[in-house]
Amino acid sequence: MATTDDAVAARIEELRALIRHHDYRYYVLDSPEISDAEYDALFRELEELEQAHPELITPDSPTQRVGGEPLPGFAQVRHGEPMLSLANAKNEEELRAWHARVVRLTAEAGWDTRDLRFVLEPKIDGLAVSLRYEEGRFTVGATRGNGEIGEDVTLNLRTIPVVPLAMLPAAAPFPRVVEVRGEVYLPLEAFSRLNEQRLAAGESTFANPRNAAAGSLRQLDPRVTASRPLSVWFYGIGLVEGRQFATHYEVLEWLRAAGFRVNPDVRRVESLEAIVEGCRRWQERRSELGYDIDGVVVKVDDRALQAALGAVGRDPRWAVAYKFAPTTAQTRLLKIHVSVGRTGVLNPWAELEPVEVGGVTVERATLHNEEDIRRKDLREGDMVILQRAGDVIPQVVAPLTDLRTGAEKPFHMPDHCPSCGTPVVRVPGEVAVRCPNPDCPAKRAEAIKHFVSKGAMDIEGVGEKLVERLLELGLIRDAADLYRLTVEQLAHLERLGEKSASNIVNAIAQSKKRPLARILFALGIPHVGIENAELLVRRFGSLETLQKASVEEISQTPGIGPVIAQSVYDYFRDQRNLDLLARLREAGVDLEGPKEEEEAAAGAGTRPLAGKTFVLTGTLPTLTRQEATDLITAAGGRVTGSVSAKTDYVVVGEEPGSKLTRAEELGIPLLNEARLRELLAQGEG
Ligand code: JCF
Repeated sequence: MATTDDAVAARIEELRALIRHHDYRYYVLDSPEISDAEYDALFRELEELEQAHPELITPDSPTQRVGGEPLPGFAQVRHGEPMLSLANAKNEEELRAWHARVVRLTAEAGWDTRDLRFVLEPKIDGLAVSLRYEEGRFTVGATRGNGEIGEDVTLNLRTIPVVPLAMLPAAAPFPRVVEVRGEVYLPLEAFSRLNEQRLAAGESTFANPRNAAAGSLRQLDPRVTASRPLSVWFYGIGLVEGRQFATHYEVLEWLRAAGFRVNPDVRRVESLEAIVEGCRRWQERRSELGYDIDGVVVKVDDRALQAALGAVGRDPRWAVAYKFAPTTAQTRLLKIHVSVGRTGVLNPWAELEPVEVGGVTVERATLHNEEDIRRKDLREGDMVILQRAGDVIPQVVAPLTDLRTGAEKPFHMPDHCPSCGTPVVRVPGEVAVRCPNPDCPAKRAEAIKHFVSKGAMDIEGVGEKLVERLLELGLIRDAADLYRLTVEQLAHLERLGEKSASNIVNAIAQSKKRPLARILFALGIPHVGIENAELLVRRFGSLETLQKASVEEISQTPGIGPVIAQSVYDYFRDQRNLDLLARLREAGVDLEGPKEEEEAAAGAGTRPLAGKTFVLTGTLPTLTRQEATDLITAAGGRVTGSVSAKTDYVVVGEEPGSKLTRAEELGIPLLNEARLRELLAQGEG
């Protein structure tokens, strides 16, 4: 009897250790060793054994994350050591000033300034928490509160999968007590999903991921917290008894070994220039992260020196937050307008009260389509959350429903084209609404703007404004008319002198010799972007052959599916399009087979990276991220943001991020800049 019970107890302990290990692989290292099904089987076995032996259940068992009833209120917790805040550096100058002060104070304290080292970490825009572990077991968790006393959110923290209920054996000997500090946050995707769910349920929306994280953690019912996909980055310790750490970096490495999720991109640097460079790099990567960061935290690494430098009030002198401009803002949605695209799709867009977000003033944003507006429940007059990630177009994320007055107006897609008044059509199965009128002036204008644009015929000097004016004056009606424009006609236009007029006429004439793929793209056939255009040209050689091809033949082109094939086929069955082609040909635009350079490109020639997927990480010696991307793309390759089994190569520069770790785990070939250049050169000559 005793032996079976001993065996059960042993198996239970074994299962708990296994589950902790696999949680660690999954949540901290982002590199699971077993499948979800295998993990579930371990978990279920543990649950069943515990059910049969409830006396063996311990609070640190992985099965014990959620339980119990809602609390009447939060208890107060006094932190063992106060939770500090951080002084801000708003720009590079203030960052340099902070560094200079640290150097001065270090020297004054009698330290050798040559030993100064710093740790750089992203500043997570979430909610600071402190988790107390005694002998390696999680006991009490609290919010920051006023820095001295916070709220007891232990039960809620326990529901977050990345919060270790017990430290891993690798971190032994465990301190008698340690307060582990971290930032609880909601990933951006979870934030949008949560707001959509709340709208659908008639609940109020969260203004930003930070508020959503705070609202999710400060829940009296832990079951609500458990339903929110919160995560945590751990960044340090407070009170610690029974273990010593010489440096902050050592603390972070120990935390990681103990099972805490520590950001893999934390770096230790020495020079001021490396600090500045690191801050710039985080700023660049900001939009790729999947979670909000609002800056970079720079800390003096040596803990004894930290103590010597001390604090001013709550702000330690040994740390600083280099702050970024916020990427979300609130503003008023003044009006929803509808414009007509080149294929006739009606595009709603938002006119906004101008607001600064991510360092630029934004006064309009695309709203995609009617369904998107309805799902987000955006109304004219709403206060809205605006998000601008990196250099991406600003997005209206959600309305602030709490601020509604009742005067807000729901949006309805017009029944008639706002440009020509033709009744619109809804394509069954598509969210888009279209103006079916082939002569719609808005469609014509957009088609010509697309024709002259950079990726298409790239006619310098002919921008959107000029196209609009030429249309208004009746000087052009379609793209082919551009080729008949004269210097005299253009020179008559306001603000266009003889010189620029003749430059424009030249630029238009030069575009007659564009490669066929660009011309095909410039025609604006629905679903035919530059990549598809290249595939079609490679396969069919000339427009004439393509024009004669059946849907089946077109869809046999590698990479071209039936929808695209049908769209191409239909284009050549419309007499108006055939007329345009004839007029372009007449005007001297070269619609015949590929030019010599294209022949070369279509062969094994200048696209040595065709079909290959690349990921960039770290700083390359001579190429910027954009330059490397351009070179790879021009050679036919593709650059993506994250490493997966589909990645062919990872290009690694200095101070690479977690992408390198991931690539190594997946065994993906690594290239440095020199090797990348060799690959690129294979197509030349
Ligand atoms: O990620 C953060 N928000 C963050 C906040 C990171 C840190 O290393 C911090 C912090 C607040 C205070 N360090 C301190 C001392």
